[in-house]
Amino acid sequence: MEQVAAPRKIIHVDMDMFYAAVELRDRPGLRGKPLVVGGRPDSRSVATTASYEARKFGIHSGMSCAQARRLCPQCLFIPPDFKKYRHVSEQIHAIFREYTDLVESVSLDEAYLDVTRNKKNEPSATRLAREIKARIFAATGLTASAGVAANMFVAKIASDARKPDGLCVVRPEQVMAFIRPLPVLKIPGIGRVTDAQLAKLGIRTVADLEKCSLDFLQEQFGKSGRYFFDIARGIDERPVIPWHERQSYGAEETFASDIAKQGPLLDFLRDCAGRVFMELQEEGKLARTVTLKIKYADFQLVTRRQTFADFLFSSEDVFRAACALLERTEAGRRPVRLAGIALSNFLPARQRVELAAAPLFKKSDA
Ligand code: TTP
Ligand code: MG
Repeated sequence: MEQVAAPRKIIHVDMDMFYAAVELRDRPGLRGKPLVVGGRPDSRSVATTASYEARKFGIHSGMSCAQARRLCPQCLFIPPDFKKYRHVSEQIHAIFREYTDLVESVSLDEAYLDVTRNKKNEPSATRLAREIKARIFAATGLTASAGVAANMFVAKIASDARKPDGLCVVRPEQVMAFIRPLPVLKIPGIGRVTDAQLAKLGIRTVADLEKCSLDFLQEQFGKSGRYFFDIARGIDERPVIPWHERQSYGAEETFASDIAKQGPLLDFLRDCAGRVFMELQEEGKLARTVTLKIKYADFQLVTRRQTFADFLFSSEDVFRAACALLERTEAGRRPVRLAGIALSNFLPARQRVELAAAPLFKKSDA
């Protein structure tokens, strides 16, 4: 007799307007007001989150704060407090791990849980999702939305379907009716660039995508064609892989011979800044902290670090920061055997992540 694997039970949990919700929790007087978490509107900074009231004015994550103010002059701007968000993130992840070790963390406020087998021996994923939401609220005072489905992509879309404080369960027999009307932009991994490419081909919804042959999609989109083809049929076999976001990105080098002068060191740092910035950019992130590491010829190691109010938007920004940090070392006066740059303190600028850079493809290709 043919063995049919039982469907998996995946829960996707995503906090509601995360950074803004944390700030509103801590400033109850501001509830109901349009609010953006981001830098000052007269700086080059971007909105990390807009409260639901602010979203009514068309403000969204990734928009410049200057534009947000134009859309809504009475909008309040609150600087991000990453330490607070990280703390909440640790709280919710601790809750997740009480249910399963199969937790794939996507960002501070978002994770997939495979609860097919779970530590509570609870067969109903719906009941688990309800309980997890309640536990999160009790521990943090914040609401989360959850999606329950047999695979990651449907669970992800489901968690978004009833925001805020939502719970949406999509059973296997409901999947096609649920996904067919969706615009392709809703598919995880499809960003604005791919969406525009698909639109040119007349493909706007999942139903449109479903009509395309595998050959056609592979011809148009290479490796991603297969992913699109499967997604359009509600198929997503990616396993939930326990994974945690990297905390820093860096590059360093021990030189073939010690460097005594600043000039060649600056050349190296320029190159290094470019490499590290590019790596970060490929992950769709921006950083606020630059760390310079210098090891002198006598093996003494020093680090110099600076955290900026604003994100570093280019490799030139990173290079300039590294140069300023270099001034705070004895490089140029003492020979240096190793130098390196690390970036940390991230903004997960996921909106700018396009298909090629989306981690889910990197993982399944590996
Ligand atoms: P999201 O879960 O995408 O958004 P959200 O939690 O603010 O709102 P929603 O209720 O729609 O889920 O992102 C989580 C946090 O990540 C968000 O609060 C701020 C941060 N973030 C950025 O810093 N930049 C971005 O471009 C996005 C999309 C999010
Ligand atoms: Mg969220």
